[in-house]
Amino acid sequence: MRTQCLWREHLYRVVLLILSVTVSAQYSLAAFCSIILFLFLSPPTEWEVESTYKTYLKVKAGDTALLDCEAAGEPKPKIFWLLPSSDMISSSTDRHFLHANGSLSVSQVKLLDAGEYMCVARNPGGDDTKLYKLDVVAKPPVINGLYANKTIMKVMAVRHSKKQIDCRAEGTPPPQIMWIMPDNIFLTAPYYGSRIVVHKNGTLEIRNIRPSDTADFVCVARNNGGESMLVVQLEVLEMLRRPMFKNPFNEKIIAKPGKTTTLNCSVDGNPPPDISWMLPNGTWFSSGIKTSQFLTGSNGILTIYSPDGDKAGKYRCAARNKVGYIEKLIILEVGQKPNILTYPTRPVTGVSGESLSLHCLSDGNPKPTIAWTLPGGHVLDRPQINRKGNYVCKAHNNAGDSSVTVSVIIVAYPPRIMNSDWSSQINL
Ligand SMILES: *[C@@H]1O[C@H](CO)[C@@H](O)[C@H](O)[C@H]1NC(C)=O
Ligand SMILES: *[C@@H]1O[C@H](CO)[C@@H](O)[C@H](O)[C@H]1NC(C)=O
Ligand SMILES: *[C@@H]1O[C@H](CO)[C@@H](O)[C@H](O)[C@H]1NC(C)=O
Ligand SMILES: *[C@@H]1O[C@H](CO)[C@@H](O)[C@H](O)[C@H]1NC(C)=O
Ligand SMILES: CC(=O)N[C@H]1CO[C@H](CO)[C@@H](O)[C@@H]1O
Repeated sequence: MRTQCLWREHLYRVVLLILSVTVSAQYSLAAFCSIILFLFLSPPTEWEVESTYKTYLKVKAGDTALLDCEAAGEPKPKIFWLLPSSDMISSSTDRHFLHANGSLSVSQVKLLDAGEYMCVARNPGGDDTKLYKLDVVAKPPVINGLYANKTIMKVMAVRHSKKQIDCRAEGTPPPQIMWIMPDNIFLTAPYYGSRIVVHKNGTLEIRNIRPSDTADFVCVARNNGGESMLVVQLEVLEMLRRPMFKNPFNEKIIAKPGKTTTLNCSVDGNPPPDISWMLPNGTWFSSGIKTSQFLTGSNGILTIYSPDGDKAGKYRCAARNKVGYIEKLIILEVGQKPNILTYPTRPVTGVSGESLSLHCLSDGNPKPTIAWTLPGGHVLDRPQINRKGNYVCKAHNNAGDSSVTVSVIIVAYPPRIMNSDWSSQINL
């Protein structure tokens, strides 16, 4: 099958060639013989490209260039490549890969790889060639894998600490890295100073950070593809401290109805923490919000205007800075004026010389204190009766007072016969 096909192909060529030779009218036996020879040892030919034309190819540095070279011929031609350096590639090397189909891949293309590449297809019948012109364009630098052109970044550092600021620049050819100090001094990597170092990898290191380092530091990465710039706005902080409530415990506050009340969530921390509040209905308020009912101050104080039963509930305050987050709970109850529930509603009769207790029970929030005013105006804080008159029970808390008046009548001691008993008296 295979030989048959080949034979057919050759036959077809013979016919074509005979036709063209006949037409050219320069027919000779010698020519005919050489044609026949040519046919049976046909040199490699490429499909489309005339070998005198160059194919242009433009590749970005660092990418892979693929140069195709397909050839047919009998016997099957061997393919090799000539590089711009005049080196010959007839089998794969570490950066030059010769594919089975004759194509050449050049990986990690460098600017030096630019130039003319020649593919040579050779069999005993002869050579055919194909020429490429490879252009390599530089890749402009990219800083930290993200920033191209000019990027501004804020960075914080703690006083007395050591700070490293990365400026890893990628690009081909490898970019040159330079840091511009706030005083306009240019430091090219690597640079080793006593307090400031620019590492080979572009990282700027500042030791023993001072408040005066609060300034702009600029990293410039440059190659012949272009340049990129990273502007670092360094801010020097005092020691970082996590947020801490001045009073770390959850609290319960009882507000006087209608009287402006504050919830105190004052907090320490560096940088100063942001404080936000969650109202009992679940809404979060950040600092500096003022409504007709609430004010959230920047100092961690929540002011509640005219508290009533609707404002009672759980308030949560949260404090956050870059090193921590804390929360605490403040339960707000709205106070209730005392209400005296149990007291004698009718005048009370006491027996002279015996003790008598008067009860006065009150509710209210917070729990009220009870005091009795005696008929002479003297105030007692525990009930003790020794005279008739009007006794006033007063219940008091910071939401208000309530009072009731109880009349006491004292009767004389009843007569009693000594050494006798009631039943015998009756029997008499
Ligand atoms: C040759 O082989 C390589 C690798 O398999 C492939 O990428 C390339 O496209 C091939 N070339 C042609 C012309 O088929
Ligand atoms: C750069 O090199 C320095 C010193 O070797 C090292 O401390 C730093 O982590 C390196 N930075 C990066 C981004 O690799
Ligand atoms: C809040 O509480 C802290 C500590 O408990 C106290 O120092 C501060 O004065 C209070 N602030 C107000 C406005 O009451
Ligand atoms: C919760 O209460 C606040 C203050 O009264 C109000 O602004 C907010 O809309 C309320 N949110 C909801 C979900 O009711
Ligand atoms: C590296 C990079 O992206 N450089 C670009 C900076 O901006 C100019 C135009 O403003 C572009 O031409 C560069 O390619």
